[in-house]
Amino acid sequence: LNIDAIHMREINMPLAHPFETSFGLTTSRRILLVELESEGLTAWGECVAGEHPYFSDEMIDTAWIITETELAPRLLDANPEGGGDVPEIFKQVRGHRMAKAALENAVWDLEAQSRRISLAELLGGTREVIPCGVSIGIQPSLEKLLEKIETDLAAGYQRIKLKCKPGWDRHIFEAVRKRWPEILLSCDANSAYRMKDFDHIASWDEFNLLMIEQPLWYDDFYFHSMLQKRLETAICLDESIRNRRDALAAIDMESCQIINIKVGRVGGFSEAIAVHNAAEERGIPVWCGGMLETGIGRVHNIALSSLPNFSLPGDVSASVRFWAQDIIEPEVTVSAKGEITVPTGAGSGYAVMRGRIEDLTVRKQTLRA
Ligand code: OSB
Ligand code: MG
Repeated sequence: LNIDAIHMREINMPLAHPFETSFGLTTSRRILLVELESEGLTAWGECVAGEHPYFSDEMIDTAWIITETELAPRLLDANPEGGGDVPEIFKQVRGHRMAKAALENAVWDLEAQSRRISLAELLGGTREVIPCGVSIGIQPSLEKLLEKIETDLAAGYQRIKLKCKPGWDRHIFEAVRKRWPEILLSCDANSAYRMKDFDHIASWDEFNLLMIEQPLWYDDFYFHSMLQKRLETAICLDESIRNRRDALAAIDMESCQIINIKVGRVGGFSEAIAVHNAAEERGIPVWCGGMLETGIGRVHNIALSSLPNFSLPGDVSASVRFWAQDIIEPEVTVSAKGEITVPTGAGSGYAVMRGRIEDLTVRKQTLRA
């Protein structure tokens, strides 16, 4: 695949609803999109790095400069046969996994288009539909939270994940369980707790949560394994898992029983598949995480979620939960059973809305071979 040009752009897009986690509040997204041109085909990738280095050490501005000065020039010089060749092309650059993923995923999309198969099939997907859950941010009040849950359950979502932090945990789990004793319910602390909180976290066992996501430090395995020994409830790791070796370490140390795979966090589809396979071989279920993506990232998440070991509902939800209007068509929709149908057409199966993206663009840069 000869890449003729790489177009980088930053778009600014307000979220339909503000999203609050233990690390901060997001009301509007600044997003780096990359577009590859190759022999008459075009393919897009979305970088999931945030506006600030709060979820991980990457942010849109570091991703921009690394893409412009290191990654895009390497990709333009190379001649990858497909997405699987890209990690080798980027190997000299350490870290910057979200920046790498945007370009690598676009190459996989391009490969699927050129071979006239679906991206899901190219990745090794086997599911025709994927089970979907939602992640509900910290709310101004408990009443507001219960309303949100009601709306998402009515829409059919199969699992509710509650963002939590000290002071927004036990009482909300208690209230939600009282109203909905049977639903699949989990929580995500985004590293908001410390060792002094172990007894407190252990007290959540009574709420029968499906999992507790990343309760401790973003870069930790050891203390999560200490905590897991104290819990009935499964720990799920998100931030800590950067690659296949991390997944193996976490599984062997019993730091978690479930893994959240985010394709950006692990550096692209190649490593995401490697994490998926390592977990599958060891009987650890995975699910696909979300990073408030536009449709471009969202459809890549859908393709990844079609792999067999994505057996738990992911944070892959409809466009309308995030955006007044998405930048792809058709928009991503979820059935009344809480499922998204995996597209079978060539490539991602969705079309990018160029005019709308142009309107949202605040900076642009083209690099050519
Ligand atoms: O930890 O899963 C997370 C959003 C931004 C950053 C981190 C996380 C999240 C979410 C939202 O939980 C998931 C989504 O996009 O639906
Ligand atoms: Mg998380």
